[in-house]
Amino acid sequence: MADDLSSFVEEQEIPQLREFLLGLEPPEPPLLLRNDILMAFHAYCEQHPEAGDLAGSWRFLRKTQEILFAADLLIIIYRHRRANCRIFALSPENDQLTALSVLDFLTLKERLLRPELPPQQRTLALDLAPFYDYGPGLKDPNTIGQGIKFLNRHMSGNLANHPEKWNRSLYEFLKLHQLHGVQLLLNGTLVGNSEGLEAALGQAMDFLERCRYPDDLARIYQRLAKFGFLEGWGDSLPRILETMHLLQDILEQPDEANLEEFLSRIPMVSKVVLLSPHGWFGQDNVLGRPDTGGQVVYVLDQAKALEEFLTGDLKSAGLDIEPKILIITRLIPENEGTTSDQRLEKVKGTANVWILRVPFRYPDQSVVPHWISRFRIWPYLDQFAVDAEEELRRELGGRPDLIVGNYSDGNLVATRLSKSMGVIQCNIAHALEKSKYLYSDLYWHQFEQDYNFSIQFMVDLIAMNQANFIITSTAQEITGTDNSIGQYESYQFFTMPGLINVVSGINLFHPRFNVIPPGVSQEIYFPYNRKRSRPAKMRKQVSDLLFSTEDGDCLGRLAEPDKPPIFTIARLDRIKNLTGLVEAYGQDQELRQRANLVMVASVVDPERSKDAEEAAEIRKMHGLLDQYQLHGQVRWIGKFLGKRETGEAYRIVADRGGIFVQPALFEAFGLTILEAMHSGLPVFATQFGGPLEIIEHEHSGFLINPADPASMTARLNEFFRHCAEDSRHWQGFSRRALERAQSRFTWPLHCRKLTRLTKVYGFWRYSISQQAKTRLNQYSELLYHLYFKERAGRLS
Ligand code: UDP
Ligand code: LCN
Repeated sequence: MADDLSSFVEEQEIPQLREFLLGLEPPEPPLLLRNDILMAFHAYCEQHPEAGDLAGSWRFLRKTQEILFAADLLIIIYRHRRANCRIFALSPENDQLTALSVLDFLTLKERLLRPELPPQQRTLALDLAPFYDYGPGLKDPNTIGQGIKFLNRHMSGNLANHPEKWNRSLYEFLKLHQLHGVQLLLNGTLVGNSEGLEAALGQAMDFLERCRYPDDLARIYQRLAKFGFLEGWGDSLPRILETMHLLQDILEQPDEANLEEFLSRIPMVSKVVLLSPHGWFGQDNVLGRPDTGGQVVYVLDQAKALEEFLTGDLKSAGLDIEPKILIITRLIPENEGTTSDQRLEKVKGTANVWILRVPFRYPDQSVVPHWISRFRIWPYLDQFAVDAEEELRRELGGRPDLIVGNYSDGNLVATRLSKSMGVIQCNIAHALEKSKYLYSDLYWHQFEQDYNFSIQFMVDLIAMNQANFIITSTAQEITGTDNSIGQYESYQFFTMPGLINVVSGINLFHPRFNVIPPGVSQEIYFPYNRKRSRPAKMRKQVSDLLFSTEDGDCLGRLAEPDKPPIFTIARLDRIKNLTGLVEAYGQDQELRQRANLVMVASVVDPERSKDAEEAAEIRKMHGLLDQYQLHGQVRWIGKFLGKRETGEAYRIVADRGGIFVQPALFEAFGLTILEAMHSGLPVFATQFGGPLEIIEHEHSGFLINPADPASMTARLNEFFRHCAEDSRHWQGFSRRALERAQSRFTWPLHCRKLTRLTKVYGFWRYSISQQAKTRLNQYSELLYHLYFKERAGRLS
C-alpha cells in the first residue's frame, strides 16, 4: 500500500521536508534515531529561516522513530500512535511512501547494519500474531493497561448475550470451586444446573431476609446447605445476602461492575508463590548488589501486604483459613554473612510468609556454591523449576492458587510451574533490560560476552506470551509515551541480526496488561513530622552518618553543614547517573552556594566493588569530586543503609528543608522516589521512565531532564530561591507529595487490585476456550527446548 507525504503534511511544506529528509547525511551505522532526527531538523530550520512555519513537518518528525538509509531509499518508522508503527520507504524520485512489511524491514535492517553476515543467510523469523487472532482484543491504545476493565465488560456482555453458555460456565465455575481441598459455595448434587441455581438463590435469599437468628452464622450456613449453598458466601448475614444479590443480578441482568464485585468476593486465593530466583534475596544485608535493589524490597513488602489483605479477604468470606505465601529464591551456600544459605526463613512480622530457597545445580546434580550474576543464570533454571515445584508442593501440601514471577528469570520459572501445575500466572518485569541498553538487540553479539541478551530476550518473549496477566508499575512501561517507546512495546518487532527477526513478539492489545503500582512500607516510610514515632537514638545515628561521621566509608567534610541538603540514594549503576548529578552540581555555582549534596551510594573504594560497571562509576565519582573541588560541599556515604535507616534519612533531610533528587538516565519505576514522597520530602526525579507517572510536575514534585544538566540544576535553584522567600513553598510540595503517595501508591491498594485480577482472570481462564492458548503453549514449548535450552546449555 502506498501513501505520500501529503497525507501527513500540508502541500506547501513538502518541498522543505523532502529536502531535509533526502539531504540527511547517512551516518555510520546508517541509522538515525528520533532524537538525532529532531536535532538535525532543528539545525535545518535554523539554516533555512525562509522556510517559514513547518509545524506539520515537526509533527511528522516527532512521530518518526527511526530512519534507515538503504541505498537510494529512506526507510521511515512512523509511530503514529502508541503501540502502532507504520513502516515506509521514501524514494528520491517522488513523494510516495511505500509501505514495507515488518519482515522485509527487519531483513533489510539486519543486512544494512551487519553487512558482514553471509548474504544468502535467512534468519529465523518469529511471528506470534496468528496466535492472537482468536481472542478478544482492545482497540484503543489509551486503554492498554486496563485489561481487567475490558475483560469485565467483555464477559458481562457475553453473560447478557449468550446466557445459556455463560451462565452455565459461571455455574460450573462455582460448583467446582474448592480451597485447600474443601468444596465451597455450591453443592452440585443439590443444585444441578444454572436454572437450578437461580431457583435455589431465590429460596436462600428468601430465607435470609426472614431469618430469625441473624447472628448465628453456623446455623445460617446449616440452613443454607439444605438449599445447596456451602461456605464462602460471607461472614455475616448481610454480607451473604449481598453476595447472593450480586449473583442474582449477574444471572438476570449482568453488568461489569456487578461481575467484578461478585468475582472479587469468591475466596479463591490463600496460597501464593512469588518467584525471584536469581537470589541474594533476604531480609538483611542483601541489597546493593547490581542484581538486587528495588525488586527485593518490592517482593518482600508485597508478600507482607498480601498476607494481610488475604487474611481479611478470607475472613470476610466467612472462612477461618490462614493464607500462606512462599517467596522462592536461590539457595547460595557461600552466603557472605547473609541468610542466603538457609532453606527456609520466616519473614519478620508475618504469620505465614516464608522465603524458601532452592539451590541451583550443575548437570551432575551437585550444588552451585557461589553467587552468579543475573545475566549468567540461564543454564540452571530448567532444573531449578523442577526442584522448586517439588519443594513448594512439600511446603504448601499441594498447589498454590497463584504464581507470580519477578524479572525475566522469575517469569520464566513461573511459566514452567504454571504449566506443570495448572495454576494462574502473573508476571512482573520490574525492568526489561532491552530498553536499558541502547542497541542491545541490533548489536547483541557485542553484548553477548557480558549480558547474554540473545537468551534473555527470548526468555522475555516466552514468559510474557504465556502469562495469564501481567502487572506493570506504570502505563508507559507497556506503551511508552508519545515521545518514547514502552518497554513492552519494544518487543513488538526487532531484529537480532543473524539470529532472529521478531516480526510480532507481543500483542499489546491483549487484555492481559494491567497497571498496578507498588507502595512502600508505611511502617518505615512515614511523614517527617510524625515526631513521636522517631526514636532519638536512630535519628542521631543517621544524622551523624549523613552529615558528620568521618571514617573510611564516608567522603567529604561539609564546610557549612546547616545548608539544606540535596539528598540522593541509589546503587552506582551507570544508568542511575549519580555522577551526572555530581557533575551538574559541580558546575552550578549558585546551587553550590545554596545547598549541600549528600548521597548514599555503593562503596568509595573501587577495589571493593564486585561489578566492573560500578567500579568504573566509583572512579568517575572520585574524579569529579576532585575536578570540581567538592569535598566541602558534597558528602558521599559509601555504605549500605539498612531499610529503617533509609526511612530516617529521608525524614532528617526533610527536617532540614532539603529535597530528594533522582537523576537516572532511565528509571523503570523508582521506589526511592516513592519512599521520599511518603516521608514528606519534596522530590525531583528523572523525566525518563516511571517517575513521569508518579509525580505531577510542579504540583507533587518536579520532573528533571538528566540529559540537560543546566536545566536540571536551574530547577533546583529556582525551588531553593522560592523557599528562601517563602517557607510555605517547601511545605506545599511536601504536603502534596505526601497526599499523592498516600492516595495512589500504597500496598493495600496494590494487593486489593492484584487479588481482584487473580479472581477475574481465574474465571476468564476457566471460561474461554483454551484452544488458542494451547497452540501458543505448544509453540512456546518448542522455543523453550530448541532455542532457550540449547543456547543456555552453551553457557554452562
Ligand atoms: N536502598 C536501601 N539502602 C541503600 C540503598 C538503597 O535500602 O543504601 C533501597 C532503597 O530504599 C529502595 C531500593 O533499595 O527501596 C532501590 O529501589 P529502586 O526501585 O529505587 O531502584 P533499583 O535499585 O531497583 O533500580
Ligand atoms: C527495578 C527497577 O529498575 C526500579 O525502577 C523499580 O522501582 C524496581 O525494580 C521495583 O519494581
